[in-house]
Amino acid sequence: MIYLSNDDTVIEKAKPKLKRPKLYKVVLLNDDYTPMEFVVHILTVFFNMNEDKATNVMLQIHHDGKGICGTYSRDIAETKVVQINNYARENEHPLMSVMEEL
Ligand code: TYC
Repeated sequence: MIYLSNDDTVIEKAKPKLKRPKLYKVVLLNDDYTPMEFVVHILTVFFNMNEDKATNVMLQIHHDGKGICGTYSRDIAETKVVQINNYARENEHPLMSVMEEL
């Protein structure tokens, strides 16, 4: 916005520069082969869920095809996705996680 002050000085107001950082969902995808116990294990290790919560989320993903495990800044979400996908591959399971903008 450009305006004149009392002494006729031209003033241009700077736009506020701080934007809230975007958040990203880490989503786990269902598949037919990854054992349920392994998915529960992933949810407890990478998302700090207790056994009960992890079991409920795993079953929800099993029934709905995918499920949100947590929301994070871009860097943290990217790291979780890479770590989970590598860990699943090391254990020879096809389990996949992806990130989606909130
Ligand atoms: N559908 C798998 C099974 O029946 C279990 C599973 C749940 C796999 C969630 C992936 O993200 C997943 N063994």
